[in-house]
Amino acid sequence: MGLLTNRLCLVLLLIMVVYVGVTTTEAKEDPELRQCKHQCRHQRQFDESQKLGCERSCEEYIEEKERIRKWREQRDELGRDETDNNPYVFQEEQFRTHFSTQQGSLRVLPKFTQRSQLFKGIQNFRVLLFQANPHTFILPNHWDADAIFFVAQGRGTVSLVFTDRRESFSIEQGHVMVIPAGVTAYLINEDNDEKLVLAKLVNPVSNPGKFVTFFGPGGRNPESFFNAFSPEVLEAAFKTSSARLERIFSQQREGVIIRASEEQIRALTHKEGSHSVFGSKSSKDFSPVHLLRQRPTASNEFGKLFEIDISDNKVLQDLGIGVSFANISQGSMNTPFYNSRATKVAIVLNGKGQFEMACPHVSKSDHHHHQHRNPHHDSGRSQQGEERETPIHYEKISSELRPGTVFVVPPGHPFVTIASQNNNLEVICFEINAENNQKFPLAGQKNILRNIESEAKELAFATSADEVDSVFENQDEFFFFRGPRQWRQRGVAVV
Ligand SMILES: *[C@@H]1O[C@H](CO)[C@@H](O)[C@H](O)[C@H]1NC(C)=O
Ligand SMILES: [Cu+2]
Repeated sequence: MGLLTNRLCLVLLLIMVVYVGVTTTEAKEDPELRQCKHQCRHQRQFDESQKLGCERSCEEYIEEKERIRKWREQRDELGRDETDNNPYVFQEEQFRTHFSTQQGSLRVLPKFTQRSQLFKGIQNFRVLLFQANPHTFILPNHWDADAIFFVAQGRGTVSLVFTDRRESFSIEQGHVMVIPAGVTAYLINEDNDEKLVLAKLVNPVSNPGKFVTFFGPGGRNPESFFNAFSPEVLEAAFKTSSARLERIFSQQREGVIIRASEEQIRALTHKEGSHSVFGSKSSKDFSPVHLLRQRPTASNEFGKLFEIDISDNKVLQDLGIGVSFANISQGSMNTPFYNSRATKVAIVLNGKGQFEMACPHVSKSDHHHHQHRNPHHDSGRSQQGEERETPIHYEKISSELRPGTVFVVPPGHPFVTIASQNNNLEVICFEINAENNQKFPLAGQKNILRNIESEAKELAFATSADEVDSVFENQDEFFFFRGPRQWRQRGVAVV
């Protein structure tokens, strides 16, 4: 509508307001358009060219209306769901199969930036779910990515192979372990009944957001990378006939995860203690950390929070990744809080619940792309190119949580999770950029609002400090609270 002069605009607007609802019987032309044009012709103060201009504006107005109508129609056809306005939550169905055999599978969540450009800061990370049946062996392989995993279920043995040694570790539910890029690793699920389930965060070292698995030991399935080399090259490298090489690199056809016999399992896992080193000692300690045996950093009847202090763990510190586990009692919630520097990638392992977050980045009107609404970003500019101050608005991002749900919480964003009435909600969180990260609670003990001076509170809330304190000093639990339904059911009058 840039063609319009202000005066034309005003006149047009008057026409629209005054004559809406007046109908005409004449053919095809949109009645509203006809009416609009008709009024243009009857503006006495207009000369001929102004009348034409007015009619053109009528057409543009109707075209724009039509365009919006079509866009709405299209959007409704595509079906709008929770995720339309909420790029932060992924449900389990969105995992894709990376590989899968009768004995287990590795599933991977699509790249974050495929969902939204808001994830540029974590575009190099991928989330994976691995599971293997009882009595299985996962063939030795290496990745072009650092991987950090949490054992969500079961137990097993992991072996890491270096040039001078091999290190084998027992793992069980609650352990966190890192497999560095390029290090060949193999895995056994030695349990008789239980699946081994791992939740992984992967950080590729070369191709952002993309990783590949390399199998040396193998054959046709999984294919060994040795098969890519010319027979004469392999003959020379191994000083062996190509017939022998052909035999050894062609027999495996059962895939990445295969069943192993009792004896093989026993031989591969029969270790004194939980850690055995074959060869010389390591400089870095890759031993798994038992997250659930740490002293909880928050614990009451409403929940428990376990965290790894990465300043104590060189391997995690180098990756800059923190890990925490929240076990929220049924019907309870965690305090609203935000992380100062870390982006939280959380995976629901057990239970159901609810997630809510305040986000200034998305709004109900941003249907097709998620844009900053911040005034210092481009979308805050008006058509004339001058800075338009868009008042900051925080959209409520909310979602159901169930096993397999992944949600992302960027730094600075306040959020809560609430467990359903029937089950504890168990969530494993990987915190990207965790170095020097702090959690800032917004309610209960250590609530940062309690540390604001009275005068500052009065100025900020435009009311008395006493009134402010009567709100922010009521909750006396730390980190985990009675949830919304339990609170209401207590029937206690809110002061
Ligand atoms: C979570 O807490 C419940 C209740 O205390 C407990 O039974 C359950 O084992 C805990 N989950 C984990 C993984 O520790
Ligand atoms: Cu946001």
